[in-house]
Amino acid sequence: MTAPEEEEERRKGIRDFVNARRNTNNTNNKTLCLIVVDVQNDFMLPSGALSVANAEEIIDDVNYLVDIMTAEKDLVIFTQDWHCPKHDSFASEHRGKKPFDVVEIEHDNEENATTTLWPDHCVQNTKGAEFHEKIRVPASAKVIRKGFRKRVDSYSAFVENDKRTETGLGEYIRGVNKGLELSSSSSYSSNNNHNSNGDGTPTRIITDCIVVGVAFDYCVRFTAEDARELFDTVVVLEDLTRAVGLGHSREEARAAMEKKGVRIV
Ligand code: VGL
Ligand code: ZN
Repeated sequence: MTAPEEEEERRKGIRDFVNARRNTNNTNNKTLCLIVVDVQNDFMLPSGALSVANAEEIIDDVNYLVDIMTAEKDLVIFTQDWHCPKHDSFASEHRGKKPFDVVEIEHDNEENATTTLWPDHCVQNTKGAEFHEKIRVPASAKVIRKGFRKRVDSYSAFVENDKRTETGLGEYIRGVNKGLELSSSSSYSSNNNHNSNGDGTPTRIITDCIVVGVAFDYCVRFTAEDARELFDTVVVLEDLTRAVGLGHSREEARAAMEKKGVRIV
């Protein structure tokens, strides 16, 4: 196959996958969510501060996925690692430590917690924190920034690493579901129980979430795991991710996601 043929083949795969997800659930024209994780210079560029190997290879396909989902008015979210200068996750803040060392960390609700130290990366308002210039971020996409509190790192787009501080993305998605529910129920003004389940559980109009981006073994992993609380189906498209790969981080990420019911395809 020629390169353009290969590209068209991949795109057909992506298109068919998304359409199949939409058709299995469709009651509304907006049932899917896409989360594009941390496609920022410091991860994506070979010269980035925390460069993820071969990350630029995913850009064209990520753009394609964003385009087709945006065209269908799916909910498209971009996350942005957004650290303050001197963030606690930077090895440079820890005397005698190097990037990728693992240290104990104090969270008052967790004992014996450890965390990985990183090179200084994705510092707010720097070039490294910007999205890669080839990534298309549509005006309609929601951008959620995380990791800006000095003492708490945040791999997940939903809850920071203290497992308690919410980023706001969960609330946002619940709000979108609520709005879609109201706008789809023609009789809602006469229906004072706005909840079609009738049991107080929020309705999920957006049932499926697709997660892509970097890094597979850190922010993609924890975002996908937490997404399971909000979506019936969470799928990581592995070809549209790349991993940092520290020790067994890739295998651990895969096992942890599968344990939580995340599908990796
Ligand atoms: C990430 C390490 C530190 C990621 C962010 O995006 O996966 N990894 N900060
Ligand atoms: Zn970070």
